[in-house]
Amino acid sequence: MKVEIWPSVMCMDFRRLEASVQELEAAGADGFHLDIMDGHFVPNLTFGPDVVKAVRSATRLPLDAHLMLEEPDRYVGRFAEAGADLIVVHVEPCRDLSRTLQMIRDAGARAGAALNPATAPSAVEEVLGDVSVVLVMTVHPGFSGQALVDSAVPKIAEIARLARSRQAEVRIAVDGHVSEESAPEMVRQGATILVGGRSGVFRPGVPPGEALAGLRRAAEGAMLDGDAGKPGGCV
Ligand code: S6P
Ligand code: MG
Repeated sequence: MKVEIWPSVMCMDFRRLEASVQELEAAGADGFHLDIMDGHFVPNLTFGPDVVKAVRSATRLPLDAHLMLEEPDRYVGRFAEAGADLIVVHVEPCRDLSRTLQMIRDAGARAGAALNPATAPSAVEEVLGDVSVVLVMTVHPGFSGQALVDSAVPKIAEIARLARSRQAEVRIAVDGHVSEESAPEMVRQGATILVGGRSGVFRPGVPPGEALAGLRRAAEGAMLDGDAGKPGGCV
């Protein structure tokens, strides 16, 4: 399975959003990741459905709305209407995760579930059949450019194991400090979608298209070594 790279819109220069999206699409981006933050579930505010709609008008690639919201149920429909193809909710604030995931599907989007670094993979075990993507946070959510939470990386393989045991067709995305250095192990653990932020795509002094190509080479190197899905492969 191909490793996909989804650049993070919150890391873009908002003065030239459309151009940034189109440059990254031309450089081989597989989709775009849009971080929606409410200042309650996470200590930061970003943007809402209008920015999703703007990015929707700039590309036909899939859009992933990562809802870091205290009350995701209230907003699922609006992000689907704005053009999000995949809507990822955190398990932590959901009072009834299955109901929220069904709301996402009823709204016409694919559903995803996200886990903070301290949340165990077992928190998604019962919904692996209801999601297209499990998003593993490898930083504490709220900001870009943060340090990797090393202890979160092995959760990727644990979720892959749970998915196999339940014959669930889910993809594992990883979000946070995905870099040329960290991506190969993430892929070896079983990640096939990488969120590209300040560590991997929007690196100081490197054109994002070049950085994306470098990140893809690093990630696909783990695939070519036949190590994908084999944690702790050759270092
Ligand atoms: C963080 C958010 C992420 C960031 C991503 C940026 O709360 O969910 O999607 O945009 O972490 O990547 P980096 O390399 O800056 O950590
Ligand atoms: Mg995110």
